Amino acid sequence: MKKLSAKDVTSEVLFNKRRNFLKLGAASIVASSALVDLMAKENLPLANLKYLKDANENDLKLNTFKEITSYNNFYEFTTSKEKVKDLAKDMDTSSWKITIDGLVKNPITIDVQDLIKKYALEERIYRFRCVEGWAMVVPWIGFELKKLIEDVAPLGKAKYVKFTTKYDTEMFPDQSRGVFSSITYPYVEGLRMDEAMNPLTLLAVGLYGKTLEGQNGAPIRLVVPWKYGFKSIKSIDKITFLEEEPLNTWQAQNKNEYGFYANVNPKVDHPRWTQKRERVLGSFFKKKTLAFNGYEKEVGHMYKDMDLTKNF
Ligand SMILES: Nc1nc2c(c(=O)[nH]1)N[C@H]1C(S)=C(S)[C@@H](COP(=O)(O)O)O[C@H]1N2
Ligand SMILES: [Mo]
Repeated sequence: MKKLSAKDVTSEVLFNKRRNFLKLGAASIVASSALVDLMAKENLPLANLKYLKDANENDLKLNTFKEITSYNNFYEFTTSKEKVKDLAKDMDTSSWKITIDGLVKNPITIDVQDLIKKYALEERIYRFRCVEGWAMVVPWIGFELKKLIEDVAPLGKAKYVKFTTKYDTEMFPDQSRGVFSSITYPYVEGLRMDEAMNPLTLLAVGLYGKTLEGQNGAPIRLVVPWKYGFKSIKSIDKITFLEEEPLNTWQAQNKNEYGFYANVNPKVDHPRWTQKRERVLGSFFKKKTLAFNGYEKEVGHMYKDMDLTKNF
């Protein structure tokens, strides 16, 4: 067995301090200089959101702020995961408005800052699994999409919810590449109404206590933890209620490889690679992929009568 070095001991101490610090929650943020030093060393951001803490009942081990903010898929900037953060650095999301329309009684266009004031924020510590085979655990901050849906009051005809990322070629360099880009813009995603209403489905506005960084989909993005990451659309500009299933971006790109449902499923391989295992960022070994990414109890009932090998 390897002897612990001074460095190992230090990081262990910092890890425990961070755990304790996180337990305090955002309400008790005090600018003690020791804490600020600690946070800088650990690359923790200065929290600026008030929210209810997640008890983390499954005792999931969080990925670091640095890991979550420096390895990203956000094609509007680039397909290089390591480069997104630099390109997204100057993304100006102030006075960002979001429109909710389509088959609803109360359509609305509202500033994201006002949305944040309207709905009490809570932390949700979720597993997150990209279709490419990497995974992480993220302490998101947001509110249930369900609350917003109840307020806009969908009509009986509304069966699906479509989400659209902002189209702005000044903000997102890859959007000006047109047909030369690998996907078409604006990025679109969709959920069935019951999926959108599921209590796990989150509209996230922050992580690690702080408003979202550009690379993670500022100022507001969807988080659907039992589905592959591409369903969790970033930087949303519009939410539309529809009668018909919307065509999501990745399905349009290649319907044999990416479906509408995209539920995490170790039994259905991607045509070009296995989905049986995944690599959690920061760990060397792969682990087994969990059905519905570990949320079968909460969401499995919605797919009981479906053939998940066809509806992948
Ligand atoms: N608008 C938009 N949303 C997007 C993407 C994208 O390229 N554009 N990539 C998706 C994919 S494939 C994944 S895995 C997650 C990655 O989220 P993260 O960078 O915050 O980890 O965002 C999803 N949402
Ligand atoms: Mo992904």
